[in-house]
Formats: sequence, structure tokens, C-alpha cells
Amino acid sequence: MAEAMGAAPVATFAEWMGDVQARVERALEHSLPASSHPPQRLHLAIRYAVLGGGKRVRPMLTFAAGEAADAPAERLGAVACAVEMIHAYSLVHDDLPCMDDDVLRRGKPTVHVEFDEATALLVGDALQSAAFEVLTARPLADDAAAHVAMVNTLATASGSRGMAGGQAIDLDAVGRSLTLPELENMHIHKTGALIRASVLLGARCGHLPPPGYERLDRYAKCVGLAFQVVDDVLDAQESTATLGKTAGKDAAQNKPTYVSLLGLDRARDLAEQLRRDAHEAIVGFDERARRLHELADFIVLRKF
Ligand code: GRG
Repeated sequence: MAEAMGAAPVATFAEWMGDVQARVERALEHSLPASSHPPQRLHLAIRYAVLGGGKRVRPMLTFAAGEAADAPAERLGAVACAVEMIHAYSLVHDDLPCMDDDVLRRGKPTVHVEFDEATALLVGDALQSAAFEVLTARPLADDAAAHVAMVNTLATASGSRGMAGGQAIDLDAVGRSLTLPELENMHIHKTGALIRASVLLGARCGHLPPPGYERLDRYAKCVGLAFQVVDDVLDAQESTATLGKTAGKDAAQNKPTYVSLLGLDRARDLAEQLRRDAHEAIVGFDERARRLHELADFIVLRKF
């Protein structure tokens, strides 16, 4: 993408990513109750679950979509915190013994191991509420109806017709074989719904001409699915040390994945196809979609 003569040099993707991650870390740090605030142990566990770890892919998608829609950074910061809080809650609950039963997350002991199961349950509950607190603490759209619609988008994406529903399908699928469309349906809900909301809410903080939202929606669906295909490939390929979470769990638990259904090579090909589809969806956007384009690359080419 050409840079205008005389214009300030455009940040590299790595610089942009570092900037968004630092911004989001500060905003999360500021939004979450201090660990000195009672009940101290719960607040300590919440901060343990959220701060100082994770790639912050969903917040980056929010900022990238927001930049494509000329959205103010303060609005994007609030949305980014909200989606990351929902994501962090889902990881804490997913790691519980009654779900995926894992002991390592983001390179450190999972919340129920470091604290206890009841605390981990409350961390997830409180984070879900905190997400809606931050999403409703200040106006994020030009009118109240548009803001209410944004709250509705996050609630739907997180609930039984979105992420929580996908988790239910996932739990039900352990030890069973799924067809490719069934697997896709599971991931559209479990992983894709929140990724899609992260993109759409970022765009809703600003303005796009009418076909823009539909194209972004298509982009979001492609990167959401690509994210999961790559997650399956990495689980099969990379080490626990690289991933910061237990590797090889899908096969050990006999879970249907893109790798178990397609094999490694075809799963990688599918991720590549989805990357091309994501790029294709935002053809026609101008330079402002640069970060969306780069994020699709990051999601597919990442090694962790
Ligand atoms: C418990 C309601 C409920 C839902 C859980 C998303 C989810 C549903 C569970 C997470 C389990 C999992 C490993 C899913 C695969 C894709 C995924 C969400 C990976 C983790 O996301 P990353 O890689 O994690 O963005 P970081 O740590 O970088 O934020």
C-alpha cells in the first residue's frame, strides 16, 4: 500500500500491534477493580485472569475495524476491554475441571489451580458483568438506539446462540465424530461469534457507507473460522512451551478438529483459503483497512 509523499511514515504492523496491546492493557488495568478492593481475593483472581497475557486478537480486530470506520479511539478502547473480558471469562470457565480441565493458560497455572474452583467460577461471572459495565459506562455511538444495539450484539454473541452455545455443542461432541459442516457450525458459535462481534462493534463505533458492514461481516466470519482452523493446527504441531497452554489436548481427548477431519495439510490449505477470502471481502476499502488485511495474515500465519 503506497504512502503519500511527505506523509508521516506508517507504523509497521508489529508497532501497531504493540501500541494496541499496550493501550488495551492500560484500559483493562484501569477498568478492573484494584486487588486491594474487597473482596480482595476475587479481585486478585480477576486481575490474574485478565492482565499481562494473551495475544489480544479480539481487541486488535476491534481497533482495526474501528480504524476502517474512522471511529474515535476512546470508544474503541471501551469495546476492546469488553470483548477481551468476555474472552477471558470464557477461558477461565473453559479450563475448569467440569469443562476442558486444564492446568496451564497463558503460560501460567489456570485460575482454578492458582486460586480454587469456586473463585474461578466467580471470576468468569464477574468478568461477564464487567464487560457490560464497561460497554455501557459512556456513549459509544452517536445515538442511544445504536448503543443499545451494540450491547445486544455482544450479549447475543456471548450467549447460548453464540459462544456459550458453541461450548455446549463442543462438550457434546467429545468422543463423537462430526461432519465438516457440524464442526464448522460448532466453531462459528464457540470461537467465531465473539470474533465477529469484536469486528462489528469496532465498526459500529464509527461510520461506514452501507455495503461496508456487510463486507466487514464477511471478513469477520472468514477470520473467525481461520482462527479456529489455525488453533487446531497449532494444537497438533506446536509445543506446550510455545503455546503457553497444554498442546496436543484435542487428540488426547479425542476431540473432533479440522486436523482430525482433514489432516494437517488440508487444514493448512483451508486456513490459507480463508485468509484469501478475508482479504477479498475488504477489497474496495481504502488504506484505512490496512490493519484488517494485516490481521488476517497474523491470524493465519501466527505460531502461537
Ligand atoms: C465457557 C462459555 C464458555 C465458553 C468457552 C472460547 C471458548 C468457549 C473456549 C476456549 C477454548 C479454546 C482453546 C478454544 C479455541 C480457540 C480459542 C478461543 C483459543 C484461545 O484464544 P486466543 O488464542 O487466546 O486468542 P489468548 O490467550 O491469546 O487470548
